[in-house]
Amino acid sequence: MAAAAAEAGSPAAGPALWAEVRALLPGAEEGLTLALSGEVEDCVLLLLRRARGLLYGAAGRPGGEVAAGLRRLGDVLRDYSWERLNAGPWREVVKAWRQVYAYGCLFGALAEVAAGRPLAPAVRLCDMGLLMGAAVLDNVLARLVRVLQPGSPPARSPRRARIAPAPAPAVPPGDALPHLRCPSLEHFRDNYLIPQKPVVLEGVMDHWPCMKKWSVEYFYQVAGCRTVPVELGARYTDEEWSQKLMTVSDFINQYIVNENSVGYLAQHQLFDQIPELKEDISIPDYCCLGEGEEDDITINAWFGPEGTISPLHQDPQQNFLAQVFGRKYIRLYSPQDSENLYPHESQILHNTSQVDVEDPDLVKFPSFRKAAFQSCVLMPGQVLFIPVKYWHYVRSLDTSFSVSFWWT
Ligand SMILES: O=C(O)CCC(=O)C(=O)O
Repeated sequence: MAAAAAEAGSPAAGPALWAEVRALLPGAEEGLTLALSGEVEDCVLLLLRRARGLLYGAAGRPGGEVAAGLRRLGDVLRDYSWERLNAGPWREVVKAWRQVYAYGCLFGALAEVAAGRPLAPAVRLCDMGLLMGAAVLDNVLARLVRVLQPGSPPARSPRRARIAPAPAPAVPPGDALPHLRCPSLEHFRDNYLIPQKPVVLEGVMDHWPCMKKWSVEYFYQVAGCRTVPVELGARYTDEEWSQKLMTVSDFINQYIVNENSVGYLAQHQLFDQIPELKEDISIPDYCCLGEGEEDDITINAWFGPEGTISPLHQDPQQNFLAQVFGRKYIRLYSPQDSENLYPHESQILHNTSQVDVEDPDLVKFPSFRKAAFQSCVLMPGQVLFIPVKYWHYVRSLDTSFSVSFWWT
């Protein structure tokens, strides 16, 4: 019902848009090579070629019958490859099947535009291809979605005004993380990176455009119609925690504006999926002190309402957690305290503590009281350096957006 309403409200594709979309594809049929990075069944190649033939057989905007054919072929290619994408662990999925899925999404989205239908389903197909597929034709789906994305978002419900900001937990001076203003590279390297000590950096992100531009309303405007994965539930260790794909506008309406329950847009792919957002942030200069390449830095987005919790866990890379808006209460424990933190025994959660940090069960986890911690309330404009494997617990005190950079 909601999807149908969103579709009905979404602008439809006209002939001018078709010309713009068509310009993103190679001029001649041979240019669209359908090259895959591995083998797939011959029948799949046949379907891919048939879709390409339909696309290039039509002079100008394809008519209704051709668009319907392209749509059907897109459906079959997606259904067929979807089975392969979900047959086993994600890391074992063969890239060629992800490319077939991306082609299925491309042909499906093109069919929607060719038929002059509302744009929301075409945008969703591009996002599905970007999230689950592998790049084809010089990342055509990213370029296509930029052209399709409608300019004005659907109306949103009014924002509920908060009477007073949520109180922040006390940070006793003895436990407080040190704060530094724009240290030199050498100072940061010698006093924090090499000894692996956490620190809050100030003045480092003041000039990033996101500090002036980003707000809930801004995301609604630039990304409202985009489909993204969302985590539902206060913390990922809860039984009832789940993940769902939804549009950014639905996420904002349901979890930020109406605060129905806790949902977290904790996304490792957001900046690849919506590259415009990447232009508003910068990789902190201190990352050049690492041994890795800049291209290997993973940039994550963390957008959610007050009350989202990332349970105490550790990651295998250095981290700069940059706070764009809202506040976050953060506690850090050294890797040397790991045995007092009771990591889960299962392989999948072995990097996560079983202890509820702010309400620990000291009968079940008696050594937790021996673990020393440092804490802070991370404020907009501050960047927290979390060394490799340092345990971190994060609770948002407001509607909050943070960006983290994992680097080596
Ligand atoms: O901000 C959060 O909720 C979690 C951040 C985090 O765990 C990370 O950047 O590794």
